[in-house]
Amino acid sequence: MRIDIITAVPQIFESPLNSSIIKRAREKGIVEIYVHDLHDYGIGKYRQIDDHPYGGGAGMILKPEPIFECIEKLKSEREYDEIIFLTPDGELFNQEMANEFSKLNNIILLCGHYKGVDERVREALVTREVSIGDYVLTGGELPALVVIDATIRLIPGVLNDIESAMTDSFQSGLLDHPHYTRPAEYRGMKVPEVLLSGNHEAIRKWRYEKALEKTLKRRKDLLNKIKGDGKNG
Ligand code: 6GU
Repeated sequence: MRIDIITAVPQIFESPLNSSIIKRAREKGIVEIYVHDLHDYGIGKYRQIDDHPYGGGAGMILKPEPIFECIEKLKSEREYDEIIFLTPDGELFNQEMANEFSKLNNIILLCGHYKGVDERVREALVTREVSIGDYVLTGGELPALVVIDATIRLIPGVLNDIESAMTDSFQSGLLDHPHYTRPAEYRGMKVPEVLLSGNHEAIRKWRYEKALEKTLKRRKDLLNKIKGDGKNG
């Protein structure tokens, strides 16, 4: 998979894309990620990328020309499955969308910044608009990283077997059950007996019940969507 990110703030991506599992996926060659600085396509001596809104009002709007030029250059080099604009008024991102994106070959993630982007970019270039939740962030950069992380970890070969098994249980639609590691007792707090029992059927049942209990308490809305019989969780 190849991901091209277009942003006015490329620095934001440096550490997240060069750490941990995303770094490993890039090193393995499973995913290629390129960050493009909108200022490289800016207009005039000052490489202008934004301007005041027609009709007045506060905030700056990303100009169309730099974005059109950047995206047209990329499109001339390869075909893209989706050109995704990160914006708080987009479609809500979820696990299902991450699954879908993980199967694509080439995508562009366009990060909005300041007040927004000239509407002609959305009309002519963008194929999909995505939000990561009902709150407003200063730009689309953190959302782009959220989409990248959630998507990449679903591509075969990115997670090792142990990490993958954990993914399966979350994909069942329930919240995760509690986890413990050694020591069996810490400052008087004991690990539940059943987990030390070696009884795999009892452990499976306990985990499923705890997951169900937590989902019921915190996210009743998720229970309507459950497939499966709890065998994974
Ligand atoms: Cl994609 N962008 C911004 N600026 N804020 C958001 C968002 C996106 N998703 C939730 N809040």
